[in-house]
Order: sequence, then structure tokens, then C-alpha cells
Amino acid sequence: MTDPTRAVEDRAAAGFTTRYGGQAAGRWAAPGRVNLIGEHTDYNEGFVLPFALPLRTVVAADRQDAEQWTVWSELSDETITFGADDVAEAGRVTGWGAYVAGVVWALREAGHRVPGARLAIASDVPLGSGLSSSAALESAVLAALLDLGGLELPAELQPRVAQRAENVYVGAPTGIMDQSAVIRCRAGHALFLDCRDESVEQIPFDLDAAGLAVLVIDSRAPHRHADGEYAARRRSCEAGASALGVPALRDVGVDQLDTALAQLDDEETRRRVRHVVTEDQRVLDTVALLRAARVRDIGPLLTASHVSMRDDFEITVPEIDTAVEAALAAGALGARMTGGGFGGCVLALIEADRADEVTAAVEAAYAERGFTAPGTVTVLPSPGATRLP
Ligand code: GAF
Repeated sequence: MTDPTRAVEDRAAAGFTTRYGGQAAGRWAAPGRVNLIGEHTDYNEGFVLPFALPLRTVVAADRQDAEQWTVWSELSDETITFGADDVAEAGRVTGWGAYVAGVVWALREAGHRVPGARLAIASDVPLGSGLSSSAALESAVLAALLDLGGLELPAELQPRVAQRAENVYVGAPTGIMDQSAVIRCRAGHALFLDCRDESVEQIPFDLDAAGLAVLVIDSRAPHRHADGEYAARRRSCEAGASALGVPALRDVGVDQLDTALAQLDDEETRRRVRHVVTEDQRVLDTVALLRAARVRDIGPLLTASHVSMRDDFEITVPEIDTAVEAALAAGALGARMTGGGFGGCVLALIEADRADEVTAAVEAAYAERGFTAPGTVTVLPSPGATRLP
């Protein structure tokens, strides 16, 4: 096993040397992400505003002549090998290796000649916490293979390749937000992404200057059939758009919401549509406030987003709601679940000197309800995927 006290890039490099001998040709890093606001809007062709985390996945790798990929991961301390046959068709490699094989498959599908490679993977992005550990893995592998093969793929086209790996090879029907965040985010900024045309604007998100911090609270809630529920929400949104005669819910503005809701027979679809339409507007409002450097004022929008996810989209769980309520009661300016839902993390916008107080309040609320203790960390908007020196 690797030494968890060592930096993630050193663990990846040491893992490479131990498994394969010699030095890796390079190391490539890709971060996890949190979404500041804009949940379940990406596959509705709407708006999202994620930022990259300082927690990263690192791949140390070199090129091989044979069309074969050998991959070691510190997480399972396991080495797998797959060849051209395994990437001829989606789904042949399963488990964590599917995210790696999926990237090779998607690059080949896009017409690239992907070099064989040996890869060693280490990661600080926790699995199953809704911080996009899978997009971080896909994007770090993608960056490594592009460089090793001298392949040309502009940054704005890379998220689609990584997303295809996940949608088609792995089989998870996710939107474009996570891979876009992991690849296109910049330090000190949140990424305002229009998920219809994939245009982006880097929005300054200077927490230090405002005397603020973002506290990420890992709810440690047990996995609750998130995959099936995610797909069900997606189907509801598509049904809503189709009933309203629009290509996607992005095409319904908040000023048209009442009229749109009156056209829908089904109460559940009405709630799902209301979440998406109001959430798109909250992203636009948040962006406007950040452009005006009014960081503190975004708090109520974050909290309103949470209420919408809890009551209309129905994707929160008791641990998550408890963390949000306790953070707000302890003085957070705003708090919301971030990510796909049914567990995962909460983010709270707090005064920079209140992290200990808010953490203690969330821990106390958890203890009172008998929940497994949460994890907490303050984070700053960090760089996207990159080759390390
Ligand atoms: C998950 C998905 F991967 C994203 O595409 C997005 O839909 C998110 O849930 C919800 O906003 O992270």
C-alpha cells in the first residue's frame, strides 16, 4: 500500500516505479469539483457554476509500443491490463478500470490513434462523496493519453470525450458538468458553463478578498440507489420538456413558469420542472452578483437552491438536510447540497473565521441524530486538469 501522508503526485510516481520499474514519462493531475449552484440543470441544457477542488487525482504514465494498457490504482492496490479487443466495444472492462478503458474507447471512437501505456493512479478525491472522483479519473487519464500520443484535442472538446467514456462505456447517464469543471476550471474562479453550446466564462470567485470561505461537508450518508434515482429525474425532465413542446427545460424562462406549470397534468413533473427552471435563474442571479463582486449576497440563492432540491426535485436525504440546517443556524450565509444528490456533500458559504464553529454545530447536530460523523474541509477554487512539472 502507498503511504497516505505523501503528496498524491509522489504516490503516483512511486507507484509507477514500484509496479513497472524506472521513472514515468510524466504526471497528469485532474481535480474533483463542487458545484456552487446549478444542480440537475446540465442535462436540461441549462446553466451550472462549478469550481475545481484542491483535491486531485494524479496519473503517472509512460507510453508502450503494444496496443495494451496496464493500470495500477492505489485505491484497490490492484493492477489490471486490457487490450484492443477490450476497447473495441463499450462495457467489456468493468469496475474502476472501466473509467480508464472508457477513455481509451472514447478517444478511438473520436478517431484518435491512442498509444499503449502503463499508468499508475493515486487520488485524494474521495470516492462516492459526490465530488466527481470519476470525472477526475477520466480527465487525468485523458490528459496523459493525449500528451503521450501527441494527440490534438482542444480543451473545449475534451469534456465530451470523457463524458462519452462515462455515459457509453461505463453506462452512467450523467450530464456534461463534471468533466467540464474538472478540465476547464481555473484557480480563483467558478466556471459559468452554458450546457447547451458549452460556452464558458471564468467568473472571479475571490473568497479571501471577501473574508469568506466555502466549507465542504461530507454527509457520509449511505448510498441510496442514487443511479436509478438520477436516471428517473432525467426522464421526468425530458417528459416535462416534451409535454411543454420545448427542446429542453432550458427553454422555459421563470417568467413563463406559471403558464408552463398550468399545462402539466402531473404534480410530480410540475415539481421537477419548477426546480430546473428556477435553478437556471438562480445560476444567472449568482453570476450577476459575483460579477459585481457581491460574494456575500449569493448566500440566500444557495439556500433557495437547497430548498428547491429538497422539496421540488426530492434528491436530498436526512443527513444532508441536517448539515444544511445546522450550518445555517450556526451563521452560514448560505448552504446547499452539491452534486447529484441522495448523499454526497453540502457546501456552506461562511465567514472565514467561523469554520470551527460551523463544523462543531454540524457535528453536534449529527451526534444528536445518531448519524455517522461528517467530514469537513474548507476549499478554494483551484486549477483544472494539467500536466505536472
Ligand atoms: C452528477 C452528474 F454527473 C452531473 O452531470 C450533474 O447532472 C449533477 O449530478 C447534478 O447537477 O454530478
